[in-house]
Amino acid sequence: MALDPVRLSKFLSLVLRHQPETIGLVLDAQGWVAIDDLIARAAAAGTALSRADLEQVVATSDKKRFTISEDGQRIRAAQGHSVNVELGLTPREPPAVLYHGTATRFVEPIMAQGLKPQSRQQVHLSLDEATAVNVGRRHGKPVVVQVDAAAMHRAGLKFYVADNGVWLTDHVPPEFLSVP
Ligand code: HQG
Repeated sequence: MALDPVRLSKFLSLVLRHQPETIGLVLDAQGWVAIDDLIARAAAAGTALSRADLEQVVATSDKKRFTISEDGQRIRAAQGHSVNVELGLTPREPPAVLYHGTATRFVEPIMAQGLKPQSRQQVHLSLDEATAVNVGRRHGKPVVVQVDAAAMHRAGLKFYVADNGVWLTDHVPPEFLSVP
């Protein structure tokens, strides 16, 4: 493999979530690209990768960040985009409680404004507290904010599950949030 799996995963995050234009790639409305096109454009930009490399990253990525389409022709990031994509997910009834990991310095603005997607398309929520702690640690001293998903659902706010099991919603108003 030309790139180690972590570097390949970071490269794919860059071009499938954030800056496809850096290698001249164009995502379709649902975030998909043709695998052949990705391989050709990556090679032209100096990153040699094969279909086998992609399949290995899709299969082994710890968070299952990337999905290959059923026909095997296309690939997309499961979630986490900053570019505008419509993942085409169906709203789902959430579990009673979901968790959001963040850094302690963000708690005050979060409790004032709610959870906002910031640079991404949607707010990311975790099923369990341990996962949320790890998400929060990426930003600093971690803290887990609890989301009353059942109450949001009753209020008509929508939830989605990404291909990789991450729960997504557009915004969590402060009244549905609590901190320990
Ligand atoms: C915070 C990783 C101030 C929010 C992870 C977070 C996840 C606010 C930061 C996925 C705020 C955004 C997403 C408000 C939210 N005021 N701060 N009103 N509302 N924030 O990285 O959820 O490795 O865009 O708490 O595992 O940390 O990339 O989102 O701290 O699944 O595959 O603004 O990214 O996955 O940070 O992480 P991010 P996130 P990957």
